[in-house]
Amino acid sequence: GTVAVVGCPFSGGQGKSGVDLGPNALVERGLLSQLSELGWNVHYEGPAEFDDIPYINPNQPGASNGREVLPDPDIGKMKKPRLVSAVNQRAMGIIRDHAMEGRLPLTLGGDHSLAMATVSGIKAKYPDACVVWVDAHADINTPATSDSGNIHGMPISFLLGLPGTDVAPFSDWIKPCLKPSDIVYIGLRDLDVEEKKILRDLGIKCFTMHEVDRLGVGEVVKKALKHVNPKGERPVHLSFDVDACDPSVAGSTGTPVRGGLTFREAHYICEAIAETGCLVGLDIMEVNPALGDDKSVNETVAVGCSLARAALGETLL
Ligand code: DIR
Ligand code: MN
Ligand code: MN
Ligand code: MN
Repeated sequence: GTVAVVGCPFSGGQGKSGVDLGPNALVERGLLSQLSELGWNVHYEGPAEFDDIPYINPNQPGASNGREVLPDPDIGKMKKPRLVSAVNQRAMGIIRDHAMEGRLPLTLGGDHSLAMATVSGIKAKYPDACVVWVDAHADINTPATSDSGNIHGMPISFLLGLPGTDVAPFSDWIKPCLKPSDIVYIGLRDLDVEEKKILRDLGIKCFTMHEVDRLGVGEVVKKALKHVNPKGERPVHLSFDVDACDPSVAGSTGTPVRGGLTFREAHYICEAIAETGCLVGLDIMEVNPALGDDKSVNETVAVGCSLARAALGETLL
């Protein structure tokens, strides 16, 4: 098959600069040739271009050089809402078009607000797709429940169409395309109080680190897939936030949380999803090469590449 690697150098969904450098770091590490060696036909057109979007991203120095810039004041608690919406709208079109052409979009973040784009794009081609979300965080705050105002903590609420998400400019293009039963979480361990309430009220299936400890990762993935894809007939989108991994495994990320997935647990999840043969879309998100020491950056970038390879069929034997 053909994998379309979509680099999304974008940091505006959260407050730390450097996550926009993630896509190039992964590509420069050799991701494209690694995927070719796995037998994929690799389609890559260079990183997506967001620089002409007329809102200031204060995290991208020089981004406003020589062009007209429009103000982007908070909407409610949401920070940089017009920028985040415009970037995601453009990324969604790119990802949707690759999926429509029969390519498997591999989106390299960039911050996890980009899942607004990836899930919307995948659902446009595969209306029955389900989502496996691997993350320390649930990213299900609404604009009303968010404490931080960072939109990377909100993509799921927009995809579900939760109260308060029907707001311009997002409502101009995001269609609520997920039901609570279409998504399953693995790796959670840092939830806001309001997020816990949303997850319980909606009955969303969650395998937190507590369940990984109790059941082991093998049983967790089996149960998770049984929940969203009981007959193995649904297309699967895997959205992997590298902060799901323990900081000792992937420390160069904006919001590391102790007590995460080991190196093998993280790869096992990807390998098991690859084995289903149902994968139609993949995200590797929140690699931030500007955080941590050289060793941490090197290991985090390498893990981003190896998780992508595992999800795309690399086996140990
Ligand atoms: C927090 C942190 N729940 C928020 N979310 C993070 O800002 O809404 N997501 N770090 O990746
Ligand atoms: Mn996330
Ligand atoms: Mn996270
Ligand atoms: Mn956090």
